[in-house]
Amino acid sequence: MTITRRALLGASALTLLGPKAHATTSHAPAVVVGSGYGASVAALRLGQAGIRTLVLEMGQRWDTPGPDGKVFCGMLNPDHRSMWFKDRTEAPVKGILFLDLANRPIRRHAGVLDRVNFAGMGVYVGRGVGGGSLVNGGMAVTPDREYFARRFPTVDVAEMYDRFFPLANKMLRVNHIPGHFFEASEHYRFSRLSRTHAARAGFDTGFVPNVYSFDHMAREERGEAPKSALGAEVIYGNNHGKFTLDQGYLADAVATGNVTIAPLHQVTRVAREGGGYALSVREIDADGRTVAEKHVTCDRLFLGAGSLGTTELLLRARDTGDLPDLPAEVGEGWGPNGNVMVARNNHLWDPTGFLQSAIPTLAITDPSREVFAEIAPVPAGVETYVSLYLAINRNEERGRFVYDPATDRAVLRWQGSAAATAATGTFDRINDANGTGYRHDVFGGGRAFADDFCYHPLGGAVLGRATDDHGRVKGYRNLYVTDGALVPGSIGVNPFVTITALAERNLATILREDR
Ligand code: FAE
Repeated sequence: MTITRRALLGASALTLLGPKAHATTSHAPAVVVGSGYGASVAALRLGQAGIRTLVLEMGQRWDTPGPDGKVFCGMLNPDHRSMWFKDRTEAPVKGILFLDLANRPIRRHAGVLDRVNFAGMGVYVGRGVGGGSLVNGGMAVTPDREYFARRFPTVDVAEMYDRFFPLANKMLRVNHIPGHFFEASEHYRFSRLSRTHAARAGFDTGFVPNVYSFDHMAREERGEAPKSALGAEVIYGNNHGKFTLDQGYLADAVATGNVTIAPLHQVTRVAREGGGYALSVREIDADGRTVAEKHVTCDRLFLGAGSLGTTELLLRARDTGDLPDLPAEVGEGWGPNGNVMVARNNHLWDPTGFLQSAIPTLAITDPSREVFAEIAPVPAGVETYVSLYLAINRNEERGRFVYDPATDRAVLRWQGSAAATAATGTFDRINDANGTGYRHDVFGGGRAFADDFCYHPLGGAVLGRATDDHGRVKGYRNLYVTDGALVPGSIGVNPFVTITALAERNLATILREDR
């Protein structure tokens, strides 16, 4: 991303400091915490409205190639760039034949993917300028209209589907895989096989839109473009092909001349000061050393640190007395979007192919169990005979976050099992119809289903409960939630299009009414 001279001149003292700077105070009319989907929408719309805005992001800016010439490392050769301050990678798929092939020791570093481990639930999140867009599978799904209305009973559904979902799809550059490419590509043999097996069980499949450019992917396959999706890159970042927020919303925000992004800046506390808010901010270097402790004040504060980050900041503020009037609903309504991963075993005459695109494009629907199961790749470079799925089950199970004073962290209370039960029903039927079984060597612990980690954390500051109907936090003026914390635990499909569209809707009203 390029920073314009104008943007630099408009920057607060904060970003102009050298790496050895110490405690400073600065003020910005608006601060956005985080730089994922909701935060990026806020940054762009604030910048366009002429409001000087500072974006504080705890992760790195991912634009500088390492010694290997690549910004991101691949999934088959993870290094210190892969994960957020871990001694060993924690990939969701452990390996095959009970061998932990996917994981290896790494140097502790501000890598791009984090797994935040709670009792019974590990949550994967992106860390960096662009948040989850840097690491996700790019699946860009507009939710079913009736289910969206059920989850958001107070939101004008017609306005969402006529205006804000189309806007989000356009801004994120959502595109569709051409049918002829899908049917002909060796890299989607694994998907076509799963489609055949689903059809034998009476289930329909449908294509899943994506923000990965299928034009780029076709050129990768023809050898005309560098390989990324076809080179086993996704959860530790795509070096090519995927349209991430730092190329879209955030670049546009910086180009307004009003928005400055401060990477490696983690907000640790939020309190009231004057008529606005004061933030405690720790700046680190990429190896985790503290560079400076900062005090940043603002008139308006937009929390876009994701379901985990935003909920933790609010809970800490409420329970330590920094913002004592925050509502009891903060921390409530959390869910993993019914995420379950499943591994099936194929017959020897049904290879999945050793060439697999890292970008999923097809999903199985089981309406009777409310399961939407994406056919996921195992791009191991060898034939594994594994069919892998990310199932998303609509259900009402919710957990909650509580503040733990001993560790000063938010702790998740979660005990769900509905999603795994539903997914078992779907995949038992697929196995019965094909004479196949499960694989127990993929997730560790001998399990065929993994519902103890998720990619889609949602909730904690739910729209209409912890906030009003546009994300204004109850009890405080000019304090907003703009991210996945607003979504009540389940949306039935991959969530980033919903998070983006909802943020667009909320910002449109906030900028009209709260000036
Ligand atoms: P998010 O994108 O998580 O951004 C929050 C940002 O805030 C991050 O950059 C954090 O580093 C930063 N942050 C947190 N706390 C602080 C703090 N205290 N101070 C400063 N910065 C902070 O939030 N979704 C889909 O729709 N389709 C997919 O294909 C898909 N695949 C996924 C694959 C993986 C491996 C993962 C991890 C997620 C996937 N998701 C997918 C989920 C999607 O990325 C996620 O729902 C959104 O990124 C959430 O957007 P938010 O704006 O809520």
